[in-house]
Amino acid sequence: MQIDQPETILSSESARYSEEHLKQLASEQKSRKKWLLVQPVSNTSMMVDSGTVSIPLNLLMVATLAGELFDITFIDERLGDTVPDDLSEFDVVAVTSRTLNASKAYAIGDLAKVQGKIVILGGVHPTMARDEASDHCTSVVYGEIESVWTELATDILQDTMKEVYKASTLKSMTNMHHPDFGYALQSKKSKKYSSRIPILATKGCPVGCNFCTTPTIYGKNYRFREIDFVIEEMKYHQERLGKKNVNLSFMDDNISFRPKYFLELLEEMAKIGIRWNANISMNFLHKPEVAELAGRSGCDLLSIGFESLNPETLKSVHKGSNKLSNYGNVVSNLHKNGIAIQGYFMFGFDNDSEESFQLTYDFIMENKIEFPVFSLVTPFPGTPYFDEMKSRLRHFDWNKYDTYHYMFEPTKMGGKKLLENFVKLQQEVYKGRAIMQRMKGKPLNWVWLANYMMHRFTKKLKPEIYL
Ligand code: B12
Ligand code: SF4
Repeated sequence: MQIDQPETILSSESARYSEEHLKQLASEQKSRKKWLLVQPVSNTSMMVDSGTVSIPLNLLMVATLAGELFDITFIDERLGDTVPDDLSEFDVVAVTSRTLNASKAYAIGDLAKVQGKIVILGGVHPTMARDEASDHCTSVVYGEIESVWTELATDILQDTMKEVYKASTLKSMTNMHHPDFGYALQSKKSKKYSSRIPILATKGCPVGCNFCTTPTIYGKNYRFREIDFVIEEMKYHQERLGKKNVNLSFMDDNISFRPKYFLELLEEMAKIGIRWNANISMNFLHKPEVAELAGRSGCDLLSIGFESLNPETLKSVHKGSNKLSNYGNVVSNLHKNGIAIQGYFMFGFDNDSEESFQLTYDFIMENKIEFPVFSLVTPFPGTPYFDEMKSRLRHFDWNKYDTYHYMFEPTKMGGKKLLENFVKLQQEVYKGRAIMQRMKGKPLNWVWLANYMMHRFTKKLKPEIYL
C-alpha cells in the first residue's frame, strides 16, 4: 500500500536490496553480528513506567526480525535490567523510543556512539524528530522496521549505513512474523510484565486526530492481517500457557476501524475461548449487536478515548469518530454485555472551562465508568497539533511529555485553575463513596484493585506535581 506523504529515501537499486541478495550476504557472514536491543525506562516523575509494565511488542517485533540474521541481547530497563557501560561485545546498539523516554534513549545512543558502535534509533519519537535523533545515532528508522528491513540489514552487513531509513511503500501485514516472546521472557525479572499478552491485528488509523502521531507517520493507511493468522497466534499462546482463557491485549491503533473485518475477527475469536481487551474508537460501538459480539468473544475491557464532553473541543482536535450523542449508548451497550470501560479524558484544551470538569464528573458517575483515566493534552512533536501550539508551549523537556504535565495555558482558564480542577476531579471520582457508586455489583477483579490504587494515589495529589 502507498504511504500518503511519499518521500523516497529508499534506493532505486532494488537488486542490491533484494531478499535474495540479503540471504546471500548473510550466508557469507563469518560470525553473526551482535545486537543490543534496548527498551529504555523514562525519566518522568510520574508512575508511567513503574509497577507492572506491558511486554514491549514493538521491540519484540524488531528482535524477531533481526534475530534471523543477528545475535540478540534484549534489555528492558523498565524491569530493572541495565545497559552495560562497556559495550565492546556488541556491533549494533538499537534503541526504541517514545517522547517520554527520548532523553534516556539519546544517552544510550551517545554512550554507544562514543564506543564506535552502529547505533539505530527507532520508534515514534525518533521518527517524528529525525533531525534531533540523528545527533545521537548512526541511523534513524522512520516508522515500522518491517518495511525497511532488507535495506537496513543489507547496509549493516556491508557497513554502509545511511542516516535515515524510510520506506516509500509499506509492507502488507500478510508476512508479519509471529513475535518471539522468548526475547522478553528470558529476563529473570520478567514477572514484572503484565500477564496480558500483546497482539496485533491491524495497523494505522485514518480518523486523523490532530494530536495523534499515527496519521502523521502512516497517513490514511489501514492494514490488517488475515484473520486465520491472528487466530493461529492466539492458539499458539493458549498452547504455550496450557489454558484456553489466556488474556490478550490488542496493541492496534484502532481495531474497529473496518467494521466488517472487526466483526469477522470477533466471530472467530468467540469460538476459541480467549479473554481480550483493546483500545477502540467509538465509531460503531453504539450498535447493540457489536457490543453483544464483543462480549461473546471474550472482551472484558475496552479502552475508549472519550477525550472530552465539550463538542467544540472534539471538533477542534478532528476527533470525528466521537459523537457526543452516542456516548451514553456506547457505555450502556458495553455494560449490558459485561464489558468494563477504561475511559480516557483529556483536559487543558483551549475550550476547557470549570464547566468541562463538572460535565465530565457527571458523565462518569451517571454512566458508572469503571476506570476513568485523566490526562493533560500534550502536543507531541511532529503532529499538526504540535505545530499549532509550538509558540505557546511552556517547555520542550521531553521527560515531561508523558501526558501528565501542564503544557500550555488554555485560553478560557488560567493554568492554576486548570490544575486545581484537574486534581479535584480525580479526587472526587476516586473517593471511596464514588468508587462504590460506580463499581457496586461489578465482578470482584483487578478493576476494583485499580480503583483502590487510584484512591490511594489521588488522595496525595497536588496541582504542583503537574508543573
Ligand atoms: C498500545 C499502546 C499503548 C499501550 C501499550 C504500550 C506499550 N508498552 O507498548 C498502553 C495503553 C499501555 C500505552 C501507554 C502509553 N502510551 Co501508548 N500507545 C499505544 C499504541 C496505540 C500502539 C503501540 C504499539 O505497540 N504498536 C504496535 C507496534 C508493533 O508498533 P510500533 O510501536 O509502532 O513499533 C514499530 C515501529 O515504531 C518500529 N520501531 C519501534 N521501536 C523500534 C526500535 C528500533 C531499533 C527500530 C529499528 C524500529 C523500531 O518498528 C516497530 C515494529 O513494527 C501507540 C500508537 C502507535 N501506533 O505507536 C500509542 C502511543 C505510543 N502511546 C502514546 C502515549 C502518549 C502513551 C502514554 C504516555 C499514555 C499515558 N498517559 O499513559 C503511555 C506511556 C507508556 C510507556 N511507558 O511508553 C503515544 C506516544 C507519543 C509519543 N510521541 O511519544 C502514542 C504514539 C499514541 C499517540 N498519542 O500518538 N500505550
Ligand atoms: S482515533 Fe485514536 S488512533 Fe485514530 S487518529 Fe485519533 S487518537 Fe489516533
